[in-house]
Amino acid sequence: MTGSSRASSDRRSRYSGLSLLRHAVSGRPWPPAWRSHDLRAGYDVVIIGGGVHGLATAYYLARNHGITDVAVLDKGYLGGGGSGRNTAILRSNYLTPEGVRFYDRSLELYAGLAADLNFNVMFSRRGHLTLAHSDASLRTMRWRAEVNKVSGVDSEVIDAADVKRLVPHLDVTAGARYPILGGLHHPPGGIVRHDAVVWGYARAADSLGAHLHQDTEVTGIDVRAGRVRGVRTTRGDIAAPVVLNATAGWSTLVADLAGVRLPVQTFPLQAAVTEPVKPFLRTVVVSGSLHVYVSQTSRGELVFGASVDPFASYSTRGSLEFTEGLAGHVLQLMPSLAKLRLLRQWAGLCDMTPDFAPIMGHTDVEGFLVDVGWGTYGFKAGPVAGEAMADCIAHGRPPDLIAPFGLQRFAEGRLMGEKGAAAVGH
Ligand code: PYC
Repeated sequence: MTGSSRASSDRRSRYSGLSLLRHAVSGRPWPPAWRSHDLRAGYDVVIIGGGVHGLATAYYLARNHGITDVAVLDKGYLGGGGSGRNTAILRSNYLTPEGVRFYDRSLELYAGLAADLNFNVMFSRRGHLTLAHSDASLRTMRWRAEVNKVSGVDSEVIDAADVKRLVPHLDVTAGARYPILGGLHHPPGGIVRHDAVVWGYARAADSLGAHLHQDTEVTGIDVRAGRVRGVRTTRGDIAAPVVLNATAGWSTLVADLAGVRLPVQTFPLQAAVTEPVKPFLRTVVVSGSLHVYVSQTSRGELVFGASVDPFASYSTRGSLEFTEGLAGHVLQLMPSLAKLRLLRQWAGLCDMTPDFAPIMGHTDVEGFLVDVGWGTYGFKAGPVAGEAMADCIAHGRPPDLIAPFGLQRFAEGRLMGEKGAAAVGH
């Protein structure tokens, strides 16, 4: 860390009861959570994408490896892409052992994040329940539960009576259109406040010396003799020996700038939130057959999501078809919600890979790395992806945890097969 960034990080206020009191008594304003900087002509590392993945990578580069000459570039505002558009569900009940290990490390980091970042990210471990409406889904759930248990992750298949005990508002009668036969219960799952995760990482990365550049779109990536040399942006050129593509939604377009092709197609994923009501739903509930998941935030709103739209697109607009379909499916699960009003709806972009697993690590262009292809799993992977990509950049090779997710697996025919762990069918 340079002297000037050390000095500036020491001036930052630690968030605590005492500093709250000091600011209240003195009337002194809080410093901004992160600063603006002029663009430098060069950085050791340029990260494209100011979402949770890019910011977490910048943070762990500084904290774990002492690499602080880092720029994070975002074409809009920090957390304005997938990090601000997801439904903030956390879980590690995946289907492949590689996926379970990876997402479980993320859950572990999420659990300690508030203390680590000195920022209340409102992590709430409240259990995650995937409903089975058919024998086929019960079979996949048993498989998932066994893979989870072997990896030390708490998951078990429960019957309809236990489902009702966990979530009394669910209709578990045999007369339901899609009767509930049981479910996969994953007690470590939960939710978190997604904006706070972005702000916490941004503040911490800034205080350790990273430069966070908003409204800075990358328009070109300079590659010569098979090696990345830097990026061109709407605010000027930056020389850099390492460039990481940590974008979601635009990952193929950014990779194209470096001449790297990705096996990714982009689809919108819509979500919606209701007016707040008294707390009644502790567990996160998912129904693959009804294409819906729901959780209740600490403020009382119900957050709903569905499967990705059925056509590839970069649109982030909500649609009436989505709200109609969602409302019908939610009421089949919980008829007592009929009077609840939706407050708003939105969409994010999901970069789907053929095997529903991410693409992480080096590419054929030396110095150009990717952390992309997150499909509908990106937000829950943010901390571990940042930690692993920082390790990959610092040591020049992927750590074991992400070795299975390399881009070369598609050429080598070693696909991962994580589709069965998707929250809802795609
Ligand atoms: O995989 O749990 C999940 C999920 C929820 C919303 C989008 N993906």
